[in-house]
Amino acid sequence: MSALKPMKMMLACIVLLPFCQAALATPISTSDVITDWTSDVSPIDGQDVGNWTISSGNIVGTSNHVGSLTSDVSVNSDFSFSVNSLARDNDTFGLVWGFQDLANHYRLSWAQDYGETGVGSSQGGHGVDGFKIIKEVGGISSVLFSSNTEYGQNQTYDLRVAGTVAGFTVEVENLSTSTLIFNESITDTTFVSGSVGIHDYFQQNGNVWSNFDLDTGTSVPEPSMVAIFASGMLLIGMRRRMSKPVPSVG
Ligand SMILES: [Ca+2]
Repeated sequence: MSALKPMKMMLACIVLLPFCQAALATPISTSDVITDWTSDVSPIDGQDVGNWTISSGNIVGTSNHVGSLTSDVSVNSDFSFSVNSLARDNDTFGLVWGFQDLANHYRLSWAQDYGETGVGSSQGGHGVDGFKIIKEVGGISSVLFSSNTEYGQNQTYDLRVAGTVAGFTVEVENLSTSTLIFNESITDTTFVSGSVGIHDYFQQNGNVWSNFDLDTGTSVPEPSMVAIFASGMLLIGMRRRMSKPVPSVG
């Protein structure tokens, strides 16, 4: 075997690495989400109404639903998470990420009426509410971004959040009209890792949640990739040792 072969393998690994990492973006079935993720109270105020359940392959809620569902894995700083949500009521729904616990995380809360009170320009109840990106630290909420733009009932939205070097970006697209509504880059590194998830807040029967997709990020190389690099190095080392000219005797 030529000494070039291990080198070629190494180069192939380096060239292919981005594709190996991109392959980590994995759709998660709603049945796995229901089974493996943690069902808990609302990250907004700890209220709890109804349950998460599966209906026609999608995740919905029961009753005038209030609650959260957070991932069983912690993601790295360059993660991405997306999920589709059909709005079925006029209250609040959204995402969580960088989630340490109910008192420490980022979340997006989007409301028509009865939005989050005490943070941002709108104050809940009937009237203008809208879209808020909130940081919760030690149970204290602060607004990182706020807009009065409300969602439309019976519209389906793609909610996306992705880690960046400086913080994260949040994108919201109305899939019913193919319109990008929000594309917000936020500079904040309070929580650079943590779980991700979804939440409903008094949405009757819950929103209809589907198409979960989670890339856990690439900050830490996968053990399998480390093993490939290590074996490549080992092969090169062995090859070099074997190629050394045998010292002539006498
Ligand atoms: Ca309601």
